[in-house]
Amino acid sequence: MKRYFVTGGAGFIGSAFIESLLSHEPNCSITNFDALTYAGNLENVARFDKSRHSFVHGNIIDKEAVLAHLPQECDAIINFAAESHVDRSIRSAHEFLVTNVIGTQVLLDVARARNVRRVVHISTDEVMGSLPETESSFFTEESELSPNSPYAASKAAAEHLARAAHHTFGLDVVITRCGNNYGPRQFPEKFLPLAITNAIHNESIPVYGDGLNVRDWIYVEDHCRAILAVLENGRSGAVYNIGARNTRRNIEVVESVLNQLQRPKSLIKYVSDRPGHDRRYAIDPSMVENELGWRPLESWESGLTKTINWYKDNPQWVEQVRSGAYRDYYKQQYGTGVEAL
Ligand code: NAD
Ligand code: TDX
Repeated sequence: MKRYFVTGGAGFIGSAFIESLLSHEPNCSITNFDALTYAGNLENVARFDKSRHSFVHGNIIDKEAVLAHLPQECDAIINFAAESHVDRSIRSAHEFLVTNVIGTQVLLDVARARNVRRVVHISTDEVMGSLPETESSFFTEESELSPNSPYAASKAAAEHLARAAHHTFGLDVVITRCGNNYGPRQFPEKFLPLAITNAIHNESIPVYGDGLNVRDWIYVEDHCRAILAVLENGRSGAVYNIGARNTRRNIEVVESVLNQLQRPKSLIKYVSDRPGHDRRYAIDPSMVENELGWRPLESWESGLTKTINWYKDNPQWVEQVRSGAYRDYYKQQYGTGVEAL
């Protein structure tokens, strides 16, 4: 039986990955180690079979706690735990450095001390900075790291530490860099779930700057299948860029949401731009496609329909995460409440 230690598994992508892993490998056990920050949600893991998935409330910067809960003869640590929102990192970078940098080093140290067979570290395309507007430029595995936000800088630092653990100590580490994920259970501070939940409630949708920034979107289950492929067959020490060849301008993203929900364009509200806002992300996924035979299964439209339907069908989840602290965050970020934007 394979034994996995997944960090950040109560968040958006980590919980989707656990679902994929449980169905892909019937004979495995997963320890899900998560600090339950504002982004972690036990509702996201309630559906998992308790005989194969056990949740541990713990922080990856706490080495003793990680050591205490890491399974014996662990096959892999898959590290999703992170502070993940760019705007929050612009407000305050401290937690980003603590979790994303120190926390990653703790996991690498523990993996080495306990002979964990493989570490898959989940990174992001944002470590490579911003591309020119020309449609012919792409991020590849050879692109240099030039992070522009405190979030991206902390993720780049984590990558460097993972790479160094491989180079210096021979630790089996593989790094994945993905673009913008979308799908069920994404916290509505991120652009797409924010647009969907606001549109459902007939509330304005804040679009930064001119709305022409480009992001490369991937349905979360496709991302998770790519991580499974990397976990099983990725080359030790390699980096894999993961993308679905699906770039969209932000304004096009909002228009797709408004069309599907049959809401008027008057809900679009242009607001001040994000400081240092990266203009364009676009991933060349040739390496993961050619080496590991991975392909995305979802189109932008089909993934968006599934995502919108999930938010429509789960109003309790939405209400729970949009209450309390979310309202305070929203006021700070947008200068007004959700209803009044
Ligand atoms: P998320 O914010 O939804 O979830 C993060 C999870 O990590 C939460 O459950 C949180 O409680 C947990 N966590 C935070 N700090 C922790 C700590 N110190 N110890 C233990 N757990 C902690 O994030 P997400 O969108 O699911 O992203 C998961 C990973 O994927 C992150 O590493 C992120 O950088 C990366 N990534 C995200 C995207 C995206 O579009 N969302 C794209 C590329 C890469
Ligand atoms: O209110 C908003 N209005 C707006 O126009 C918000 C929150 C965002 N935006 C813009 C900024 C970006 O150009 O939409 C785009 C997407 O924004 P986010 O959802 O915040 O994502 P991004 O900054 O692109 O980063 C995401 O992709 C890479 C994830 O949040 C990261 O965790 C991941 O590493």
